[in-house]
Amino acid sequence: MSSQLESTIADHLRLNVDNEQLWVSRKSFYETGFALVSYLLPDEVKEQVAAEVEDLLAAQSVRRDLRLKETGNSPRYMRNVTAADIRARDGVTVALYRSPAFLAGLTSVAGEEVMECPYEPEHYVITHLERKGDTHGWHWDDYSFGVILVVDCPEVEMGGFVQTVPNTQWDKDDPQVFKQLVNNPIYSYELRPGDIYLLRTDTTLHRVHPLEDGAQRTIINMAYAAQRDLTKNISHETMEDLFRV
Ligand SMILES: O=C(O)CCC(=O)C(=O)O
Ligand SMILES: [Fe+2]
Repeated sequence: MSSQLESTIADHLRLNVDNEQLWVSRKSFYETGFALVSYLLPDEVKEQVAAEVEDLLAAQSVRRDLRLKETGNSPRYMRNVTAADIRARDGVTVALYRSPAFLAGLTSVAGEEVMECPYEPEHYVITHLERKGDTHGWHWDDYSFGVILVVDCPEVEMGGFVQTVPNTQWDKDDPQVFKQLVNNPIYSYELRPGDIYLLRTDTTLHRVHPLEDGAQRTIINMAYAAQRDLTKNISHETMEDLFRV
């Protein structure tokens, strides 16, 4: 599976992605911490990942309804599949996460090396929003990069769009989320199924706007580290709170 996936992605990048596209994404990433990079993967790979995500959600997802104090008590109303359950499947997601060709594509957008995260529970997580009011509330993540593949997403009038506040710092003891919202511009992004975005997740406050009644939204998030993360002392409270049983 993984060597065939590798050549599919490498061929796609060589044949279908040009420097101009990468440069537009890199500029956006530098300016706003957000870059749409849907073109980095061919449709056949996105479809394989989407099928695996739907399968895992049906088989072993867990509903959460909580607020996290490290992010100013922002809500997590969602259904998840953990990294451990995704890893146990040992399918296309696991192979994609460590694909050298995919990492090279992400690195050219980020402008610095995008590396596997040293903390396995953060490698990947599936998040499904399924009810009115479901949201992945305002937060930062522990590592520098998040790569989010949108499997399912409603029309923007039904909620489920992404909002970001770039260039913000996470003080886990005193996050002051509302102050950061009031003092900075908030960007909002409409997404479609099949979209992929790269986010500078450690310095971009972000959330998914709550869903309206009848809407559903499914994503898989893959977290990656920068060189700077490997020397930083990172604690993992929000991840541990989220998956405490
Ligand atoms: O659902 C999204 O688009 C963002 C996901 C996210 O921020 C996360 O999983 O940490
Ligand atoms: Fe996040």
